[in-house]
Amino acid sequence: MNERFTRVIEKMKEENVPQLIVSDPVAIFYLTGKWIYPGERLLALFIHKDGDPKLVINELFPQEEDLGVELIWYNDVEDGVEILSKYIHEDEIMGIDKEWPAKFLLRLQELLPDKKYVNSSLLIDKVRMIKDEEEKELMRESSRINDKVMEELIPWVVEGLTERELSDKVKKIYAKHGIQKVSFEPITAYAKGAADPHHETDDAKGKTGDCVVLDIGGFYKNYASDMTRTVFIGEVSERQREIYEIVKEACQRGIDAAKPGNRMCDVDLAARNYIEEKGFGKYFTHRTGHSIGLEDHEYGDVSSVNEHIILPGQCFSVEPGIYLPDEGIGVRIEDLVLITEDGCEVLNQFTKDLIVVPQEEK
Ligand SMILES: [Mn+2]
Repeated sequence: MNERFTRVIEKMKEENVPQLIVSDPVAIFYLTGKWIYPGERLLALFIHKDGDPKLVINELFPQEEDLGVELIWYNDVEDGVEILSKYIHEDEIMGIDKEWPAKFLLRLQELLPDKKYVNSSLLIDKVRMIKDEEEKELMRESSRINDKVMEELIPWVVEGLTERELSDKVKKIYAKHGIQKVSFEPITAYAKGAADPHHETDDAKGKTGDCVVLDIGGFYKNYASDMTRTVFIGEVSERQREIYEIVKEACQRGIDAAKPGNRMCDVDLAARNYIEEKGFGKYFTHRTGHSIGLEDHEYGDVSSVNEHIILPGQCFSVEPGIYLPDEGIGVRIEDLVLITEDGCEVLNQFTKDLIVVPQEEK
C-alpha cells in the first residue's frame, strides 16, 4: 500500500469508519495512479482499516500495471455488488462515497439490510486537501505554465475580437504549451460580461475602455491551474482604476492571511473586510476562493463560514472581485497559494499591476 492509502486508513481510524467504498474516478486515480472510467458499470474500491484494499472491476477493463490493490473481477452477467458484498465486514459501519450511483448502493442495502451506511467522501477529500511533495511540484509547474499562457494571451485582448474568439485563443495557447485540457471553460468577459461573475462567453466584441476578466486554467499532468487577471482595452478610467486597485489590495491581504494557524475564513475576511471598508462590500458577491488539485474545485472553501484551521500542504485560490453591473465594470484578481510551514508560496508570478493593453492605431 502506498503512502496515500496509509493516510486514508489513518483518517478512517480517526473518524471511526472501519470500511469504505470509493467509486469516484478522481479518488481512485489519486490512490492507484490509474484513471478508469467504467461508464454505467460498477467500479468500487473497497478499503478496510486493516489494509489489503480491493478493487472490484469489470473484465472489460483489463489492467496491465500493478495498481497496488487486489483486483476482483466480475463480468457483465454477474452481480458485481454481490461479489463486493462478500468482502464487507458484517458487524461494522459502512462508509460510502457520495459519487456512488444509487442503483449500486440500493442493491447493497438489499443484500445487507441491517448495516449502517454513512457518507464518507470527506475522508478522502481531507487527505487530498494536503498535497504531498509530488503533487506540490505538479501544482507549481501547472501554474508556471498558466503564467506563460496569460502572458501570451494579453496582447490578444484587442478591440473587435469577440469573447468566443478570445476564449478559443486561450485554448490554442494552452495547446502550444502541451496542455490539451482546460480545467474549466476559459472566461474572457468584457465590460457588462465582466460585471457578472457567472457570465457565459458570448459574441460580444471588445471595445476601447472595456475591462476584461480573464479567468483561465488548464491541466498539467492531471493537476489544475486557475488564475484570473483583469486588463483594460486601450485605456482605463479613473473609476476603473479605483476599483482595480481595491481588488488588487484585497487579493494581497487574502494572500497575506493564507498561513498555518489562521482559519480559511480569515483569508476570506481579510479580503472581504478591505473591500467593505472601501464601500464595495455588497458588490463582492462570492466566496474568496476554493481548494484545487486534481480538480479545479476541491473540498475546502475559502469562505466566511469555513473555520477549518489552515495546514501546510493545502492549495487554494484567493480571488476577490468587485462587480458593478450598472456601470459595466467587473474586476477579479486570482492567484493560487500553496501553504508552507510558516506562510504560503504564491504559485502565480504573473504581475498583478494594472495593465492597459495598447491598441494598434487605426
Ligand atoms: Mn478559481
